[in-house]
Amino acid sequence: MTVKFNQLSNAIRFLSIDAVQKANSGHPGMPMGMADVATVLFKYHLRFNPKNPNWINRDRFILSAGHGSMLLYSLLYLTGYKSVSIEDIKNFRQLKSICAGHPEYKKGTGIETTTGPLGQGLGNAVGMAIAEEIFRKKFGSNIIDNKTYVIASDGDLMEGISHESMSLAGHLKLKNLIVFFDNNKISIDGSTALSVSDNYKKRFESYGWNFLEINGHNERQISKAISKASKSKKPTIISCKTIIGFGSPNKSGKASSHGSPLGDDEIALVRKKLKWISQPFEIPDEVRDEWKKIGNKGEHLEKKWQDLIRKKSPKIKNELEKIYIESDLGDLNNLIKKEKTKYFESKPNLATRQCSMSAIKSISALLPQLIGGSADLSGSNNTKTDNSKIINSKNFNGNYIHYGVREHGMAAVMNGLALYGGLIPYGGTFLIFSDYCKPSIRLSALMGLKVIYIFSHDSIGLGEDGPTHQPIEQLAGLRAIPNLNVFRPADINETLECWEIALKNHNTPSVIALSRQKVPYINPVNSGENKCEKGAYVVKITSHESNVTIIASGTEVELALKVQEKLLENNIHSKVVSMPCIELFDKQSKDFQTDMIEQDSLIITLEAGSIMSWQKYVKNKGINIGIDQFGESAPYKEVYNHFGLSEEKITDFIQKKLRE
Ligand SMILES: Cc1ncc(C[n+]2csc(CCOP(=O)(O)OP(=O)(O)O)c2C)c(N)n1
Repeated sequence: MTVKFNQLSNAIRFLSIDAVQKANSGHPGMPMGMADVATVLFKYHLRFNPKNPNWINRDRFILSAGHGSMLLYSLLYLTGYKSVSIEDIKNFRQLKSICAGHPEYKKGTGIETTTGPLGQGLGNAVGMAIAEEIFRKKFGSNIIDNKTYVIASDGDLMEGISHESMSLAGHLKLKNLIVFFDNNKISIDGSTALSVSDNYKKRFESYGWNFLEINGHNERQISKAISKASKSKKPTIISCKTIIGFGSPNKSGKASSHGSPLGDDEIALVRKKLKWISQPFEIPDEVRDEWKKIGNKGEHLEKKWQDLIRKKSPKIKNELEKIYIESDLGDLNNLIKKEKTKYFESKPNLATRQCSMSAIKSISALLPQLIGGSADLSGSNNTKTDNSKIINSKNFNGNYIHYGVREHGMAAVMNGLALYGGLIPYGGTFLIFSDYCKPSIRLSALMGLKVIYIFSHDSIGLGEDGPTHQPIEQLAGLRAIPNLNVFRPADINETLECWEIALKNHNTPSVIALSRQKVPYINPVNSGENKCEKGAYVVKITSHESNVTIIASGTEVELALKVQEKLLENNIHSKVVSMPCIELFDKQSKDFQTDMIEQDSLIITLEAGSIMSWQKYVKNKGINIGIDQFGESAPYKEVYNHFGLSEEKITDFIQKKLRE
């Protein structure tokens, strides 16, 4: 018995509406509307192997409109991924189910990225498409030639991040990127006419994209458009005119189908209209078999690819495995040790952004997988080095991306580069503009991706650019994100160590906050160990009888050492602790922590920013010294003085406290 096309797409529709109904929450409209497009894509075009979701050359499928998650779970289940069973679908949106409310990235499951915050998936897809270009250039187009397909909704395209990332994709001519726009003209508040009147054709053509328009319920039109897009030299967006909630007699075409269960009565009417007689979560045998056949095609595709590699050369195979599977860091340990020894001898005074550039220069010579970039601040962030080779639309044989003034896009693209596999992205902007990257930083952390954010100009120390550019609350905000290491190194030794930790941390992204102004070399001994690994260490103690502990980060470690000298002139002994990473310090044993921060000493914390991150370390008489108001435009030393961050003022303050 031949299975009709709409029986295949109806299987998606009913799994979706029944799961949403059972969970009593979720979004049925989008999967019902896009089921036809997804079916054509999976049936005729997408190269994937459910038996090996990690196949390197698989086409990537990104559901940017993450609220329609049941579309993705249905496809994974129907095509035979082990990760999603019918039980999981019955447990949609329940604790521990892989079928979470919005898709949550898990390697090897077919869920390629976490989506839900609209627009992010589009940015990730651009990163994946860039990664594919990089590897295609490296290994040849018969080894790497996968495509990146995205389903994006009205909301995705309304978000600002879509402009940043689509514009970059056009500029780089990412021809293997194909976006399906679910043009159903409905969002939560009702018709999109309430809020948007963009001419999408003109918009995307101005970016340098192909723009195709089709009926998203017509099998032939969908397939033809994909074939056309596949042959293009530019990225393509296929605007699919669809009906949200397709098949629902009373709710299709309406916002009411977007984000709540259809209800039992309406579902019964959909069954009648679409002539679907199966019970919830049951798929007719012939339909299930046809979907399995679609999934099974991938095994053959992958085998052919594996054979090709075997024939080509075992060297390529080894190299691919080294890059993708082992995340090989070569002899990073030795390199960092050598660099540390070199600088221990010369003890340079450098801004930590310059320190980071030295680190990048040496590390990038060792690690070709390091892909840098900056949102138009390369010279200020010191992200570009003599080893940086620029990637452009004509040549992807490089390791540096000029992201343009697109911080949010850059961060989402970096997530995509990391998700593709085999690459370690780092990218820079000013710390103040971490706010522009925030939603994507949060997703790096949620997904556990090795992405390294280089944020320079990390305090009022940037001086004359003034309060618009001087970060105050940014470090505290970043530190509030779970699973994100925020490093603020104090000298070149710490900068090298923080880079080393960031590179070795496989499931935690890092922020490295760096100074514009110069700082002295403070590292007291050149030990083989990585002192920043525990988050904090003692820089200098004037006597073991000391009764003052000053904990500082970054540029304020220098200030702490000056205060220490002044205290000593007054016969007050103290200990200076550098704490470049609060998150790592908080993970150490209680013994280590109390060793660093002895509770019977007067504890002072010192950072030129919000005190919020530091309050937990100060008990009784202790003091948090920081800045809890906006900065000032002036030469940086004057700004420090203005906010009481001078050795004289702090020393006086401490003496007063000791007398209390
Ligand atoms: C950044 C972000 N803002 C807001 C939301 C909340 N939200 C979820 S879906 C949606 C809009 C839905 O409209 P559309 O994108 O057209 O999806 P459809 O109704 O077609 O399913 C909104 C505002 C979100 N998920 N992400």
